[in-house]
Amino acid sequence: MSRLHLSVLQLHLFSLFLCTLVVADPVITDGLVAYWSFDKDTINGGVFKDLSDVGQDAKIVGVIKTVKGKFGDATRFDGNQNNYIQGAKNLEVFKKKPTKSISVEGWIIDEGFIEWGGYVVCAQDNGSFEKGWVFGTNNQVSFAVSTDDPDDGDGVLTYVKPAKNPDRGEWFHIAGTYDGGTIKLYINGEVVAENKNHKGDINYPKAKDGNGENDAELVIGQYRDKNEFFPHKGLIDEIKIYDRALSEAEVNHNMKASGLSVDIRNKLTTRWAKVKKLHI
Ligand SMILES: [Ca+2]
Ligand SMILES: [Ca+2]
Ligand SMILES: [Ca+2]
Repeated sequence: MSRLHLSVLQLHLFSLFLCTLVVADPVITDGLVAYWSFDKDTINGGVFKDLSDVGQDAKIVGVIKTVKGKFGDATRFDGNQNNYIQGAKNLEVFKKKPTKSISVEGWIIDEGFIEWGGYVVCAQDNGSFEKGWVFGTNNQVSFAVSTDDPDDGDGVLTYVKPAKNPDRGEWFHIAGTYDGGTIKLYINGEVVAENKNHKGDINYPKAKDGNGENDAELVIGQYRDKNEFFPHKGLIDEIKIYDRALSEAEVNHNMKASGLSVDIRNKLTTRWAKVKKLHI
């Protein structure tokens, strides 16, 4: 082996060694109801596996590109409304839909910061009929939740947003939380906006609402309801949904975190193996 080959090998070993040193902490699992890492090895038959124990697997609709992400791989959305990811076709199959409080969290590159953009959305917003929640943009990055109070009869969405957007084309971490009394928006681990006007349970569309407004799809990479489609242009990585409000410390923990603890991974692998066995 020549000296050159040896040094390449040494460099390779050294980089492997560095990789093992920078392995991220596992993400918080208390209240986790969906977690899509968008890593290549979680794609199976056009579906992104949910890494939480809920099994909220998400379907690729149209064409989604897998690219280098903030942690592992991420998804690239091209700004075409036919291309998005469907976390749940309707509210009925959104298995552990947050009802009293919620957190939505992940890493984004936004090339547009469009007027009505969606990173993760489960909503109907048609005129004054405003239900569900929207994690995305309203020119600025924003989080909006419709709740039982103040409901004006057909719902109210308040977009909680900062004065200034993160840099276009750069990764930023974003988290939206609602604890039953306050809607908060975090950018890169800091609270940048909050609103205390909302109380009570999350106000989703209901069967009695009618006019095609009685349901909502859980969508990643697009604002999408019965009559509006505003696709995201940019990257999305490491999306997590919780059925409780994460604290500021927890949001900061998750910023540095990726994947699940070995214990939980083993438990899930065992469970999946058992399910597989049952199906044979
Ligand atoms: Ca990832
Ligand atoms: Ca609409
Ligand atoms: Ca209204």
